[in-house]
Amino acid sequence: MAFFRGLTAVSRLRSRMANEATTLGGVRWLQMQSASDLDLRSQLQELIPEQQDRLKKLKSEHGKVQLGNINVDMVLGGMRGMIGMLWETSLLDPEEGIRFRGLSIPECQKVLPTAVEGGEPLPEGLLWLLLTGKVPTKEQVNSLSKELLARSSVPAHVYKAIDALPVTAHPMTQFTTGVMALQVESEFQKAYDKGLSKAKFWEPTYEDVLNLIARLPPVASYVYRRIFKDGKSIEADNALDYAANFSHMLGFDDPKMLELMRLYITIHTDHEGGNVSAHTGHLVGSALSDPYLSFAAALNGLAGPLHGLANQEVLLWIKSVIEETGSGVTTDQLKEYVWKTLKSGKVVPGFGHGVLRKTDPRYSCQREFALKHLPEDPLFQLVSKLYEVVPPILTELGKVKNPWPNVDAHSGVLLNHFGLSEARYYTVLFGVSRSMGIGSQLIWDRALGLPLERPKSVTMEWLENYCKNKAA
Ligand code: NMX
Ligand code: MLT
Repeated sequence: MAFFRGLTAVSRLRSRMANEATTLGGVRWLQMQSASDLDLRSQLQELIPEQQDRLKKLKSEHGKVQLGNINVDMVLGGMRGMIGMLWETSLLDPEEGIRFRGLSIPECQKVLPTAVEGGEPLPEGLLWLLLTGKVPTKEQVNSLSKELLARSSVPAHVYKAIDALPVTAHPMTQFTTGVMALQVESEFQKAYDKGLSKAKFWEPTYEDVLNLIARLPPVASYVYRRIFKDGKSIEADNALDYAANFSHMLGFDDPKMLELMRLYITIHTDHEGGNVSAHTGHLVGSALSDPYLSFAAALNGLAGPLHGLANQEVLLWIKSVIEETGSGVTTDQLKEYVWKTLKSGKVVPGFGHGVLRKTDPRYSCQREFALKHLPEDPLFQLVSKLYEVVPPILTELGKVKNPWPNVDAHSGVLLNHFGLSEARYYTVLFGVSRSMGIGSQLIWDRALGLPLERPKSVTMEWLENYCKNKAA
């Protein structure tokens, strides 16, 4: 049953989309009715039995329907294209890009509540959407901001654990150490040890996920200030929303940077379930490891250069171009540098994708942000030039399935523009954002009672024999 909000600035789009609820993944529009509407947990409580029934029906009515054939290439090729898991919060289309609970990025930018009139979405709104499938009101988002703030206090031992590492340790190592130290407070682990019934697993998972999301900005900003700002931490500003407060604690208060951080977190939250970090979080969680353990594992996947670390690699690569050619790099010099990178056996960071076959809409919306707020920035202009130069070269290589830029090709130059120039830190920002998608799905994993993940592996000998027998 769909409820309609009263007529607001975005009401035309909202009502059009509400009418198209089935084509847009069943996103619902919620009318503010009572104080409990402001409570995310009670919203979930209502939704869970409905979704449990839906899953039961899917299993009993369609459990034996075939979803395609697995071939040897897929087994040897990193399971590309193999449908292998349930992930409710978002879905990725190779041509169109990501939809969060049925909504594309431009649609989210239109309908999710903002801090600034006509500005970027508040990530708390996207978290609400990911968890419930419903577009929240501004009041609901404000209430969630306050709830996250109330949950954000970090025990002293977490900072001590980080301090035990050399300051030269990679920011992702320091950040993940902080997450592991937060695990000491896991409500799920405590409840499980006491003997919790399966039907209630989602409840302490919810507590852990909300606490984790709330505590990541203070931990992440501590890491940043420890490494790059002589350890001088900045107190939270309780009047600010999640993203703005994070930016403030990092040391960046320019209103445009606050808007960038809102957009940045929103678009990095989730990218369906098969990417390395999301899949890892889901896999580890399936063993009933608590959300801290699951998310720390996910972060270790994110820290790889073919995944989240690519945002660091992009800015370092761009800076190396300028170092070698000077600031007024020509198109020919750029082409030469791209070829030099490829010939040295390296990838061009920020280009290509395991699923996408077009320009990543997360790249496009960052480009729009740059065109609006920093069109003259020389690094942005270089990124624009790369958009023209790199895809034809990757196409010419003949083996790259997607020559177009992904999310990481753009984020660094935006952050750099506002003074956050330390590229080695960038993946931590990705990690903070990704907690919202991975955490939301972990709650649903437990609510739906999803089982231990345990696919079958085989040896080369097994494959050879199987293929021989098949051919005979
Ligand atoms: N530069 C050079 N070679 C590339 C690139 C690239 N940007 N992208 C793909 N290739 C190569 C790839 O290494 C492979 O070569 P080989 O057969 O010699 O092993 C070949 O093209 C086919 O790869 P694809 O099937 O097109 O891509 P795949 O799905 O295997 O990998 C990525 C996807 C994202 C790992 C790959 O495109 C890549 O390495 N890109 C650069 C790193 C990057 O930007 N990663 C960030 C992804 C987004 N994120 O945030 O996680
Ligand atoms: C992501 O956001 O996780 C990346 O684009 C990688 C992916 O989707 O495989």
